[in-house]
Amino acid sequence: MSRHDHAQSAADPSHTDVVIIGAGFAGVRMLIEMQRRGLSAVALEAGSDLGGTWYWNRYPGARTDSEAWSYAFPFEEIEQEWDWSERYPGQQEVQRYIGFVADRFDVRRSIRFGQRVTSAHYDEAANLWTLTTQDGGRFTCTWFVPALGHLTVPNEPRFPGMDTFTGKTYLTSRWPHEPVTFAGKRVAVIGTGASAIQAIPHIAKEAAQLTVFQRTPNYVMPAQNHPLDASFRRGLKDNAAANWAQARSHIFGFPMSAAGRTYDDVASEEERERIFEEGWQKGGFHFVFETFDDLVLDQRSNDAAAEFIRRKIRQIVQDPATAELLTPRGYPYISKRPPSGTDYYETFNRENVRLIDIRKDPIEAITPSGLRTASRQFEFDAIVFATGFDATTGAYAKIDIRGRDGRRLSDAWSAGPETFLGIGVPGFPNMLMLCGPQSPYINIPVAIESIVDWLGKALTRMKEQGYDRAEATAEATARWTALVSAIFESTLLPAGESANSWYLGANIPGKPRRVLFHFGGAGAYTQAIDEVAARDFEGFEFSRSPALPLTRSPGEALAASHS
Ligand code: NA7
Repeated sequence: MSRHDHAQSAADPSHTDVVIIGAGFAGVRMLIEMQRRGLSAVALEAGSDLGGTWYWNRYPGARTDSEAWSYAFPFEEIEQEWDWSERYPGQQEVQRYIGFVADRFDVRRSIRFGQRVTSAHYDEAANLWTLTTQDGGRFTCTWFVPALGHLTVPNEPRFPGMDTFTGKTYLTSRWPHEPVTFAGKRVAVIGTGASAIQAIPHIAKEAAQLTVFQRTPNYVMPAQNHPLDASFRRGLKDNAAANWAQARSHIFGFPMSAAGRTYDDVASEEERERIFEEGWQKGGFHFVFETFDDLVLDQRSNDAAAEFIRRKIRQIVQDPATAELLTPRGYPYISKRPPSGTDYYETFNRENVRLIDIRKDPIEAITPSGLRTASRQFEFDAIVFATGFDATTGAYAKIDIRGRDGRRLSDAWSAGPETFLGIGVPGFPNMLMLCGPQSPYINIPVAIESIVDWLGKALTRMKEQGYDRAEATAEATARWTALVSAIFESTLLPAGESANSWYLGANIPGKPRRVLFHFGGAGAYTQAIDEVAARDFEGFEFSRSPALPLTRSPGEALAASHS
């Protein structure tokens, strides 16, 4: 079916109870929930296939940093029917998995592909949201659910001379669907965040020469990825429910236990070293969450972890000058999202790889044949920009969203986003964000599951009680925004150079700085939203719009639902 077959003409908008934007993990999960609860829903997806992040980020080496069994939908029947091939599955496998789940629950037919939403306007009298798409499609709904993803809009740096380069340019987050070969090429990678750290070892193996332009070195954990054998996979199936229960209460939404010790609990240096080494060997986030529980709270604990990693870098990287350049200083470990790598530091021992410190020697311009830093000229056949994202609010800013009385979301958020639970915004009735700004910064499928469950309950409750409008109150929103800031300030996250991180929107010139995520952990967030639901969705005002045909009064409906 062509994308145009799906678009509705202006005269004939398609109406459903719910319109979702996005068909990644969140959008697909929301469609399943709506189907289960008997609400009609469509998801509008800009891409030509589902997957969201896993559709767009198909750069070499792209894979999860979460272990497969927690980067999943929590339906046990799915766990029994799906076999992961690796501990950290690659982009293609994750995208296949999301497609498998969509087909298993038959929601693919509810996704309209190739539909980039340009506006979403609320009409108070009709209690209706109308969404329009780039192709002129028009979709109306009572409840509008943006499921836009946190890292959706690329940060595309604007170096002078960008358009003059005669070689090929790539953005990791907009990687072509066609095969890309770097064989025999001189390649530049700009950026050393999580995406670059995955891509660099792959590009280095293929390219004739790779030059990495680094602004801030990262603390890179070894992923310790490996294939999963039959008995391990059997165990995953047997333990699916227990794994998920553990993830739901873990601070970051992983099936891990807390270390159960702090820095002060271990007096001997040798014992601390042994604990860090064990975490390093387990790999990835096990180093963060199974060494010392106060890494993000206690400076000494954090310093010890950071020093351990610095020593590892010096051990792995043979050239002392390169090792020194790769060594992060000036900000605490974890205060920027720590990436996981496979052979990342080892790659800098290759003869065809060099590292340039653009903090000392900044990029001044892209030139027809390469790029120019303050002191040197470089020649390249290809430049890869791995420069990150305009996190969370970036995707909202791309859509003309207007609430009550035509108020623009961009005006409401001109000083930074303010939400209740990362779900509701005062003045924007029935816009219910699925992982919006100020939602939890945790392993994302765990956040999605809690919020989808909450949204499903809220919509069912409204229907049962004869309401058709929900709006976050200004008081609850102010309280949540203050809480989100207070949590952030109580940690080491704002310290040092990390004050420039995308957690605060500080990586994008001109973006207002505000804490973009709830850092209180999966358990605390789930508890907060469950309590709101238990108190009859306190902090949201449910009301009955004039547009709702009167079948029974809210009071009668309420009595009926309690009888
Ligand atoms: P990140 O982690 O934001 O990394 C972006 C990288 O690009 C980082 O090294 C930046 O340096 C660098 N950068 C950004 N702008 C520039 C300019 N103008 N010049 C030079 N270097 C620049 O994004 P990723 O895509 O790697 O990872 C995002 C998330 O994906 C990750 O956390 C996981 O959740 C998955 P900086 O550090 O700002 O100095």
